[in-house]
Amino acid sequence: MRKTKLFFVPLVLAALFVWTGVPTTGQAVERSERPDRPDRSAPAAAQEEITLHTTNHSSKKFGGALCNVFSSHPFFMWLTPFSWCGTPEPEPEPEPEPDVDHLLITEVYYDVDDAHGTETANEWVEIYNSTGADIDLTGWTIEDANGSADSLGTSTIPTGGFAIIAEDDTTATFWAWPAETVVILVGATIGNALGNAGDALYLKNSLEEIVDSVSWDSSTAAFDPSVPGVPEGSSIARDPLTTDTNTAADWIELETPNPGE
Ligand SMILES: [Ca+2]
Ligand SMILES: [Ca+2]
Ligand SMILES: [Ca+2]
Ligand SMILES: [Ca+2]
Repeated sequence: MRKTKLFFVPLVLAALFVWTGVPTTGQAVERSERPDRPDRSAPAAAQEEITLHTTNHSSKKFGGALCNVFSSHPFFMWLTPFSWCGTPEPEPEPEPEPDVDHLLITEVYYDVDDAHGTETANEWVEIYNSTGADIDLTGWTIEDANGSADSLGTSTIPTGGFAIIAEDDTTATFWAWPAETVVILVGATIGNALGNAGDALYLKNSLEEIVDSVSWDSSTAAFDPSVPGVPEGSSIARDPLTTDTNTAADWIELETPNPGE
């Protein structure tokens, strides 16, 4: 009689095991275990999620099917992080965020020293294309705090490329910028010239929208506080090159300006 009672113990335990393992409403067990039967009503991103989950699940070290049963069972799933199911594959690294998606003013040489020409003819502005596409500058302008705008011609800045905006080609004789630098000569002062005590620059696209801007020293036209003024011969430069918070924090002084890089 005692043996008969004991005979039922494993049966009861087995029944309890099965009962507690039955999925309830809301558990996506079938979808996650059946990649051959994707839910066609699900959006593409959700389908990808399902596939990814299944791949990670089946990659566990201990024989796939048995491990899947135990790791999804309420009685045993708490054991799986450190037991025989092994370590799931790490989640893939997220794609890096694209760099700033617009052209940037990255350096301004507004206070010319004797070693690099004369005021105001040899002032220059550097712009950088951090986007993933070449940009045609047709219709674009650069404008200063005085509201004087200069056309940027019809040049194209390749992705990852720099351009130097200057009055004329004498500026190139004072600097050794990389050969691939796009040079844009505006034929006159940039704006009404770049003020040594403060000024601003606005880069505008062909729709006359401001794409980027900076102001320095006494001018808070672009943002306040402005980038602190620098001594003659230094430039102000964006650092890091592809950070744009529209604040002075994006900018540093360069005692050795580096046009085109
Ligand atoms: Ca100047
Ligand atoms: Ca000016
Ligand atoms: Ca900006
Ligand atoms: Ca530079």
